[in-house]
Amino acid sequence: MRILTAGESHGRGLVAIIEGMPAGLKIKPDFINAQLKRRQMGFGRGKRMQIENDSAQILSGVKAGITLGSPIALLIENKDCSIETLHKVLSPRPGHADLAGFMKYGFSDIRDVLERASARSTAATVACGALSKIFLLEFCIRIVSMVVSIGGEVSPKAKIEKIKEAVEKKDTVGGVFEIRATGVPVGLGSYVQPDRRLDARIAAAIMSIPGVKGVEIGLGFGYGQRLGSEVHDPIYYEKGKGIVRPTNNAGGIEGGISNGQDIVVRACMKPIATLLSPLNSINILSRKAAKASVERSDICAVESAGVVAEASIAVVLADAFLEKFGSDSVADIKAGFAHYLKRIK
Ligand code: EPS
Repeated sequence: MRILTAGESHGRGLVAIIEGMPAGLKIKPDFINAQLKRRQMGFGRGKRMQIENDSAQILSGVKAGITLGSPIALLIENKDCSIETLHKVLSPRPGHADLAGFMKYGFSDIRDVLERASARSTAATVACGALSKIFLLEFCIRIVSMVVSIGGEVSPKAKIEKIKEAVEKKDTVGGVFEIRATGVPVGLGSYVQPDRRLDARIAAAIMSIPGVKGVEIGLGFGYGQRLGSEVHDPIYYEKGKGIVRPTNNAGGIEGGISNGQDIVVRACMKPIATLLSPLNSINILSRKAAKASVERSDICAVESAGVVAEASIAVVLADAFLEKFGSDSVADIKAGFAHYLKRIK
């Protein structure tokens, strides 16, 4: 499966082309739009989310609600499409793509960086992920996410309080979220090449979400603090049940291959770089000291990042699933999958 997306935050819209989705998959537009809605929610989101009502138009690759095996093109229109009239941005925000992007591309306006660097692009990711989720559901693979902590706080009440505190202080706050994929069969990904390892592919996909600075799979960094005998998941065989693992520190992946347990991934999102009480910066043209620019933004988008990460993992799992059981039609894939399940029983 190949995916390309395009679109600026305040351009006409976001576009995605997905190639490699097999024929014969029933597409439910309501499901795609419900995923887009989920991305827009969460405590701490900014005013843009009150303007937009994201929904995906399917432009190609689907007829009478069923995929044709041809590329699927999606369009999410932006209600705020004011890119041509928006003011210039001259003071880069520490923590944002502003400074490095401005220098890299040789622009005279930082807006030309932030329009594409914006997390608005994650709406397209979620739409692609929704299609992937529809495919994976045919094989009973489900993906969910939750917010683990916000600004170091873990209780539901304290998490909300932390966001309220950030609002009051004109600041922003990040956090940690967890994604869990259930029903993943043994055998997705491979150790035979570094870029086929499922954990590497998942980590890359999650690190591609704007604001994410850390990813761990299963016990992750916890592995570094304990002995091997304490962390590796023992293997048993139980009649009727088959192979049983009492723990899942590996987070469902061993040797770059899914091992049949739940895939568990945690990621850390940094606080959003746009601060209403801005940090020190410079005017990029005069090089004189100036406060960083202030744009409309979110205070906390960790919950949304979890929804985006579900989508990113869905794309990786669908891709790895197609690699293992791939064919041009869903019916053929189901037959191949049933044969494989019988063999490994
Ligand atoms: C976002 C849209 C953006 C930001 C946010 C996420 O809209 P606007 O810039 O018009 O307010 O709210 O993007 C960022 C956090 C960022 O750093 O660019 C969205 O659709 O999720």
